[in-house]
Amino acid sequence: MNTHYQIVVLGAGESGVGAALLAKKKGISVFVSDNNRIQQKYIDVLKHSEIDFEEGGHTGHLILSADEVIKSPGIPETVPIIKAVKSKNIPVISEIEFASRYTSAKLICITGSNGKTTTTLLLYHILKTGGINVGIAGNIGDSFAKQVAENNFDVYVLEISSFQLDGMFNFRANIAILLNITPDHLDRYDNNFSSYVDSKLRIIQNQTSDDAFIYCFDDHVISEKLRHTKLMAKQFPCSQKFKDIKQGAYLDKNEIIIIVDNKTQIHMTLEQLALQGKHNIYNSMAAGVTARLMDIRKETLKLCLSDFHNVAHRLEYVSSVHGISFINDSKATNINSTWYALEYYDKPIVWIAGGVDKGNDYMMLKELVKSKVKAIVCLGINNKPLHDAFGDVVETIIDTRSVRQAVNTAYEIAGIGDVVLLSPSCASFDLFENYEDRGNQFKTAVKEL
Ligand code: UMA
Ligand code: ADP
Repeated sequence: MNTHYQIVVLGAGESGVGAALLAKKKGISVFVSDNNRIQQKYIDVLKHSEIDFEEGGHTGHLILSADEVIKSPGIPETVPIIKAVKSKNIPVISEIEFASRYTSAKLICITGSNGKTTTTLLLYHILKTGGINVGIAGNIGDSFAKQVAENNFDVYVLEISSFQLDGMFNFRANIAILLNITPDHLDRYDNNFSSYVDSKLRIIQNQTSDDAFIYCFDDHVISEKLRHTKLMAKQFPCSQKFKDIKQGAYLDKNEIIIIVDNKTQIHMTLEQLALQGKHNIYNSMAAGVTARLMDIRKETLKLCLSDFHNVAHRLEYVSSVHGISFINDSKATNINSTWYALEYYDKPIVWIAGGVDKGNDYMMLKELVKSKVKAIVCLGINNKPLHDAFGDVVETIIDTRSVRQAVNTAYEIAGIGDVVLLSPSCASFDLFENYEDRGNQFKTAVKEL
């Protein structure tokens, strides 16, 4: 690439600053523009690396002279500066696409509406324990670009969001994992589910017959889409419903079976798996198949699938107070993740839900709520959708405005043996900084009971 090539990075958060660092390291002229105030830690990095930047606004003429724009994933396609860039036919890519140009590491990419972080961390744990020089990046931790600039890993496990996929064009995943596709982030896709599905399918674009594709065979959206998609990679379906799987993973009674070649099969009982719940069986299957494709020894894989510590805020057991169990599932920000949470427990549930609704269709939860939920404690500014959806099947629905109030209310309603489950189905930005803040406040309030 010639040195006059000018890159503009939009957004000076984790991905933007990482992309700028990599561009600088590669001798490419780069300018960073952020619409708001940039966090001090990122300003320090930009200054230290002598990277030009602006904050508090996007200056049109500086940006529109770029040969290529790297857009941070949080910036919607619809903001005026992106429209202007596109109208000048300047290519807009993601930081992941950019970084992939500068590494020859093997790329294992995980996407899906739910389970990305859990599966990414599980797989990383397995590969690292198996002795692989592996990095973890994407929609988690330090940006991929920063790591490509500063590290030298042989393999990356990349958690990839749909926002990142939207800016990926030539990127090729050596191993692609598609966990599931259910409605989420529809506000970013014109409320068009099919656009969101197309975004997720970009995970397999550019794959060749040397690559592998691992996916959930039981997911109707995925299977329908794959019927009309030409697949180049070797396929490894995972299923809890079908046993006729030659390569991939399936469930037989109480055991998961992982096969990637005809010689070795790995059997593990569900009790042996560290991650419990139906949804996590898929996550363990996907990570297990990938590990075998990466030649991880059978014993190492079995050990890691059984000793992995689940990630905080995902069906996290907090404590038991006077026989009532408190569970923090704050990361359940859409309907499907809450469905699995409600499905998992076979005790009466006091369900704490609500927040910023991204266009939820609560009907999907109605049967489960009717059979399992004893009371709903709403924790959000606008709780009307919850009242409308469940008013006819749950007698007690109470509005609260703070976690402490919600926890105290749930504690009063619950009886011995019940479960108090925070699984909001919604984003957290009405009352909290983020889902971690919501989960941490929940844990603190439970400990204060
Ligand atoms: N900004 C502009 N112009 C705009 C709008 C925003 O300049 O018009 C600026 C903001 O002022 C801010 C910067 O853009 O300084 C933020 O960009 P960003 O929101 O893309 O955040 P990053 O810090 O770059 O983090 C992103 C991902 N964030 C999002 O997708 C929202 C991180 O995923 C990811 O880990 C990181 O890149 C590293 O690659 C987080 C996330 O919340 C975990 N992801 C969503 C999710 O999991 O649901 C998809
Ligand atoms: P993501 O990174 O895709 O948001 P996480 O692993 O952080 O996924 O989990 C988010 C929520 O989804 C949690 O409530 C978790 O219990 C639930 N979850 C995890 N794996 C799955 C899955 N395979 N299917 C549905 N829900 C899942």
